[in-house]
Amino acid sequence: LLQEKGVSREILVEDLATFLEDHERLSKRLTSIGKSFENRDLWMVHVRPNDPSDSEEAGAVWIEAGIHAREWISPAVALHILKELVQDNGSIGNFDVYVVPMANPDGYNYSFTSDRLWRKNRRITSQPGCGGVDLNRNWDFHYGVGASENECSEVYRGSEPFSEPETKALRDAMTKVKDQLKVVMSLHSYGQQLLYPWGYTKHKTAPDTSDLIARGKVFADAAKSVHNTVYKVVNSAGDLYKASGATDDWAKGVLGVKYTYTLELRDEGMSGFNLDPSHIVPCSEEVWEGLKALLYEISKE
Ligand code: 0X9
Ligand code: ZN
Repeated sequence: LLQEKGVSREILVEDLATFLEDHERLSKRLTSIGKSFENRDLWMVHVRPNDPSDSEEAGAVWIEAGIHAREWISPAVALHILKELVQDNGSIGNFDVYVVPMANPDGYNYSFTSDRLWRKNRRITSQPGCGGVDLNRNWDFHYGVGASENECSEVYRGSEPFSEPETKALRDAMTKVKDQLKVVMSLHSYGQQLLYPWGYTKHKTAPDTSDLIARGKVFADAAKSVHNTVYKVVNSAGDLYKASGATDDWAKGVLGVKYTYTLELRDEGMSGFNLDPSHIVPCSEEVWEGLKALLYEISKE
């Protein structure tokens, strides 16, 4: 289906429900966790492990994609992960998997219809021509540091923490399952980096940093083994840039999830956001292998 349709916006904005209904096992677990600013559903898929008897022990992984509109490879990879989970009966160990394949459907749609490089959501702000909030600056953990209060900025943080319906919905859905969550993975592009917290400061080391790095390298090694793509495991604020209000920091700092990452997918910058669709399948394959290896490693803890 992915190969047929590529990153077609129809899959995500209009037909995701239909796609999932085709898959008995998933359709029962498809829920809308809320509505976007423009009233589109925010879909979440819950995939149960094959052998649910042990599921409580294994815990759960949360995968969020598409929070930044123009990063089209992100929802595509999330859908591929869902496809693997459905078609291969492929539970990942005994993990419950929660996937939000499209966290910013309004922005995503806009990046098809009007502005290919749109990043934020589609909130109407007080300044005409300066709409949108950066949903990855709107979470309430050290809110404001390294994010803008200017509505016209690409990294506008919003009027207050969780001012946006999209981040509120994600927050509430994650909070409901927080005791189960072992891993939170936020899919972005580009750069081929697996970022670990903190993102809000370079002056503090996050708890469990050595485990975050060690397990991150398990991901990177497994991912590299598929198509020889290198993902660097690096600190968010120290090695990329300081930015607060993102999903990863909040999940770790507030929910207390041990392993939270932001994965910057292909490429390294040659095509950037305008990645050729031929990357969708190989990129998805390497991420899937990386994810399985990471979860296998964590399941042994
Ligand atoms: O700036 C971001 O939101 C992410 N990079 S992107 O190019 N996809 O926009 C990185 C977020 C890393 N995490 C934190 N800073 N907490
Ligand atoms: Zn992003």
